[in-house]
Amino acid sequence: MRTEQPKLIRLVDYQQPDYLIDETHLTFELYEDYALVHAHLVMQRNPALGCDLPRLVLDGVELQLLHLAMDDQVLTAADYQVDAEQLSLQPLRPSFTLDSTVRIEPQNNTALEGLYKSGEMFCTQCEAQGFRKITYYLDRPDVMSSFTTTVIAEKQRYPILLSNGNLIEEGVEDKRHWATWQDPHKKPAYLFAVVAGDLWSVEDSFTTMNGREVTLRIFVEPENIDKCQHAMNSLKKCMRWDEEQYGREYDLDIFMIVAVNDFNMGAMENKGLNIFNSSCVLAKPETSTDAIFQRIESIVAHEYFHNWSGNRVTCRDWFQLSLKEGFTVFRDSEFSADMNSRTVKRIEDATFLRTHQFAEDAGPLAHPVRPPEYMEISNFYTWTIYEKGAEVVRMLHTLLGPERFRQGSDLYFERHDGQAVTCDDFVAAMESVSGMDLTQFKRWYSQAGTPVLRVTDEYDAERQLYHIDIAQSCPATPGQANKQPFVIPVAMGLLGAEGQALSARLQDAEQCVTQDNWVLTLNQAQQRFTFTEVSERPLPSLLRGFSAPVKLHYDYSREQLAFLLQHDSDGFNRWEAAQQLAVQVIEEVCEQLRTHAPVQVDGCLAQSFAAVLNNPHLDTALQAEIISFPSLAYLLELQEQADVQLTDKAREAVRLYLAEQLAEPLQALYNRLREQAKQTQYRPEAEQIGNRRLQAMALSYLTLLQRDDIVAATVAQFEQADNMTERLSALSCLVNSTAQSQAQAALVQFAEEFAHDPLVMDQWFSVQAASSVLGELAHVRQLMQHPSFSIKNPNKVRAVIGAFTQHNLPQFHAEDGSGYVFLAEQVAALDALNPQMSARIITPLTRWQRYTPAQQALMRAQLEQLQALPKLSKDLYEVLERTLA
Ligand code: B3K
Ligand code: ZN
Repeated sequence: MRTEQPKLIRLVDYQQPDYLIDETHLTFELYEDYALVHAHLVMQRNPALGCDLPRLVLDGVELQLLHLAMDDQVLTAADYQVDAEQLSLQPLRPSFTLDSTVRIEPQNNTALEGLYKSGEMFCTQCEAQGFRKITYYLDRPDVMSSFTTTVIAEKQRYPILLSNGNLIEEGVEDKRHWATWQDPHKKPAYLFAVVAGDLWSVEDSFTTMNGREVTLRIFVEPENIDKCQHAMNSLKKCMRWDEEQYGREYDLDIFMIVAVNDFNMGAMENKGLNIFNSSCVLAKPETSTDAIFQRIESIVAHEYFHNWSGNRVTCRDWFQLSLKEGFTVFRDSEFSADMNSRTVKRIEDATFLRTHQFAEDAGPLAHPVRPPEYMEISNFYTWTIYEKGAEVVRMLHTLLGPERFRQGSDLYFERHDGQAVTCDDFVAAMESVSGMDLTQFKRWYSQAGTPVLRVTDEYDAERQLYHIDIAQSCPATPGQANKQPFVIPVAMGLLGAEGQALSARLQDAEQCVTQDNWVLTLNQAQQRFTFTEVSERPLPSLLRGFSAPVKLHYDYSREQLAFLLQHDSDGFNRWEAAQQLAVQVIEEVCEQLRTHAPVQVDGCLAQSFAAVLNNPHLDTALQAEIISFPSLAYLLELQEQADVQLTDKAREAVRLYLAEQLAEPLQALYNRLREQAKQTQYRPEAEQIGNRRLQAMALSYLTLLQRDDIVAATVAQFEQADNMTERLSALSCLVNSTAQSQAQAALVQFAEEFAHDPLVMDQWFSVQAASSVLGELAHVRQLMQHPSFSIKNPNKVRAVIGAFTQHNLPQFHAEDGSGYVFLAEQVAALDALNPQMSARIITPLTRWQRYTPAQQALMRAQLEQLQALPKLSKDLYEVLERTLA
């Protein structure tokens, strides 16, 4: 907790470490009410910095120092200085050893950072700065050391003792036993991990491209042993993929994953010993939805890919976080695209980015992909660092082309293996292989905000010329009033009157992918691109595949959008046309509601959707995406000032209209897909997933019709389906319908059936909290009294508080401000327990400037009250300070 105002840490102040740690030898003695950590560090003055001997300053937080010795000389209090965050002392020789013993209390660690207990097991989370809660250390990523770790604990309670690397020794002494692990690869402390518990494991093996056998083991609590297979399959797939696509081979004899229930985020890439939130690793068809199966595949891959992009080559300092996260998200999303539908994956990523990252980039917490300063680095594990960072890497991939990008990544790994480096080093490798000057491109790392492109065009029939004019601008963000132009790749094509791809010649072409698919490279505020030999007036298909994280405006008519939706050869842009069409139609209804005019929904959307549903050439996954409606959150993000209730009403009106217009084809589709599902054995594979998603989409429209036969079919699906995907989609339809007695019965039945399974209960919680029908605040408060709820468990916090505040916008933004009061209360309660969670769960309040003046005042009042609390964590302090600045 804060004692004084936290300091700002600045990138420009970066300095190399004064001392290095060559070897780290740790011994953990684990007991029920405390743990002892003995550290033996082999250290030296950083040879790059000279021969003087400055004071050695070690990081350490919430540690009780019991013993300290330098070169075997025991030190007394007069020999060192210690405060709440640091221990400092004076080395006498350039090379020396340092021994320390500290006492910590993992059982009382509710922040879930450092060494803590999740249920009965001990585990760790060290990124970014959790290691300093384990022992005194140089807790920074550019200090890389070899680690040898001994864990000692009671044998019966903790039969499994794990750490990074290879097991080199183990033994038993009385009721206690011990295991020693050695990691041959030097690593920063943030990649350190320890686990002790009563765990079962599934084992498999993988033969690497050079023929080495790697043991793969997933450790879980005994009751979850039947939920590991999908993660294991995903692991083997991504190991092979990384060899084939990036030439990267695994480098230890064993790779372990441990599932824990209490975890602040998804998972952690500790060297050879990944620790996972159980929600991101455990699955079986009866308890887990398709979305969960897919999330597991991508997170297993993400953590595995970090072994190269993050561990072998790590970050010099935390300002470079996106160096490993952006690149690794890009890698995992390409992997998922290869394993599933590439177009659908791109749609999902773009939707996510535009809903969440664009909002972040437009608010008070906006920051560049490489932030220049922070108070608490935990606050910077953001959509910008991850998702926008991945888009930056994707743009490099687009600009260089796949082959040169691969050469660049090879060079990056080769140059920097074993080093802690910067985003500049990554870009420099791309420059070296391509000969391109990427200086201007690097503005993506330093300028925050979402660029806006305004596109106009002109056709000169006589000379067969077609001009595209693009103006780019970028709104001001905190601390950055004026922006310089970005380098922006705009992939595009031209469609003729019959929907055919037009070929043409792009003058001064930067890059021409094929005859009818171009990448325009913008690098100025205003630019003209001219095509020659254009035989007819074309309709442009712009920003294909969402080739840059920007907002693009081109004045399409509804007819043109419907045309693109039908004919564009780019799947992403077909979907995008449907989105834009839906946005236009909903906005029109918003305006009718605002002016109290009669509501009239334009029929163009229903016609287009009907054509999509009847199109045998579209796969079901893409059909589902196209008819899936823009979310309320996305619609609000597009508005100058967000009007939640009105937009929700308009959106629902359009959905109902579509359901009425399309009732027949939707019903036929639903019946067909449901019958097909009954005949098919469930597998979490792309084609089936697409079918189930379309089935769920059809059912959610049909639910709006309030017909008894549809309610009956939904209840039947809920009761009879053999997989959680269909059961949960049915439950969600019931909960969000007027059939509340059936909904209640289903909820009761579900809770009885799954009371013992916390991950399924998370879904039970969130389907209610996110429902604008059921999830009134009073009901949400009631959910928090349920025996399965605990505010100490981050998954439960996300399932109830997160679902309510982020997915139940009409209730959260209730006009009396009760939703805001509720969130502020929860933030205050959480801050005393788990600052990373409080600083994250507050996000919806940080967007206060987006809403009406009355809402702004209510939200601000809650933020100010929080700011006035006598004790605030550094995490929450920083968020509040920036939000209210
Ligand atoms: N690197 C971790 C995130 C750690 C977050 C610490 N607050 C997971 C990941 O991105 O793979
Ligand atoms: Zn990551």
